[in-house]
Amino acid sequence: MKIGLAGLRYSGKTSLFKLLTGSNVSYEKSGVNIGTARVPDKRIDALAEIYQPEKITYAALELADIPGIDLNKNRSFFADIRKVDLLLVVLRDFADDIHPNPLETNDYRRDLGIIKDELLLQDMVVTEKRLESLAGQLKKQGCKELQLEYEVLRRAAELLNQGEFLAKMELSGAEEKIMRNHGFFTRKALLPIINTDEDKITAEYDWPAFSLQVEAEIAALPEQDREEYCRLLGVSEPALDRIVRAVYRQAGLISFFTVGKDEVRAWTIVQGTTAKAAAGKIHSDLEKGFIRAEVCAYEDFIKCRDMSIAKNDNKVRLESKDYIVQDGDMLNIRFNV
Ligand SMILES: Nc1nc2c(ncn2[C@@H]2O[C@H](COP(=O)(O)OP(=O)(O)OP(=O)(O)O)[C@@H](O)[C@H]2O)c(=O)[nH]1
Ligand SMILES: [Mg+2]
Repeated sequence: MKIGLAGLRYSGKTSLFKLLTGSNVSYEKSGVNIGTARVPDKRIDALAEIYQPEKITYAALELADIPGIDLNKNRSFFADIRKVDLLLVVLRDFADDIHPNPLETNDYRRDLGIIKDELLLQDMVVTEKRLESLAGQLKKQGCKELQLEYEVLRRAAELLNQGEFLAKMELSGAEEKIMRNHGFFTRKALLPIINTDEDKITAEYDWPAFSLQVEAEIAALPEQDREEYCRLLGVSEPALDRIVRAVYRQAGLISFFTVGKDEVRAWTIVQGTTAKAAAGKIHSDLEKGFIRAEVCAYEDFIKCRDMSIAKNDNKVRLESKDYIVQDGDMLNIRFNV
């Protein structure tokens, strides 16, 4: 699962990328920056406090910082976007005369509209081209698969012509596969966020808002001072923590935990993953030799803060390979190789 930071020029994508990944890339680099962002999780903090492990591992998101969309049609922008699964669209509502909004004034709804239109247009071009070539092929020979592709793309073209995103389409398994092969932009999840001025961080916006300057100030503080500073600003936590968790959720990702003296760790899985497949995330041997998963929900565990007490209280279940792992499950895999 790859998350792309996209938007118009000078909306603050690279600044945001640097903050989220802690990397020190150049603002002026023309290509894509790749890095990982830690997913903050108070539950991991609490588990680490209990187990005092040698190592603490948070969940992570893979980020790609994509150069700003060029209104004079920079094609590479779209090639880069093709590779990501979710678009975090950074919209700008801050003033900066040195790096002005490429459209001169700030209007984040307008900017989002422009970006959406560009994505839609690209999908239209792909659809029309493919439909044309399919029509030619189908004239020569009828083939069930090509016929299905033709029909599903016809439906897609109709939606796009009405200005609708393809994410709206309901598809059968076979249709979904066809659509996935085309890597359509408007089927990707899209989450707008707004980079605003310091004095507007508590303003009402349609989407999550943050101020890069404020976030940078918070990040520069020692860990123990951050909460107090947030309180002074009138916010409950750094906006970036909230945003990263929102991205994680929107991408359909959840975390399960493993705990011990050596490591307290969050593992990332997509919603709907079975216990056996989750075990495979930890190690392929655990998946191959899977017997049972001992499962305790974090909320149950944290009430007693001790696994043997949780066991005595019947809060630890034995689940089989088809159990669907839930967010916050603490797992211990029984296996045999
Ligand atoms: N005043 C102010 N300046 C900001 C803020 N966010 C970013 N900037 C400045 O705006 C300039 C552009 O920011 P970048 O992070 O490079 O923007 P970008 O979206 O990566 O731009 P492109 O890659 O060119 O599309 C930088 O000089 C930043 O310091 C902000 O919240 N407030
Ligand atoms: Mg940039």
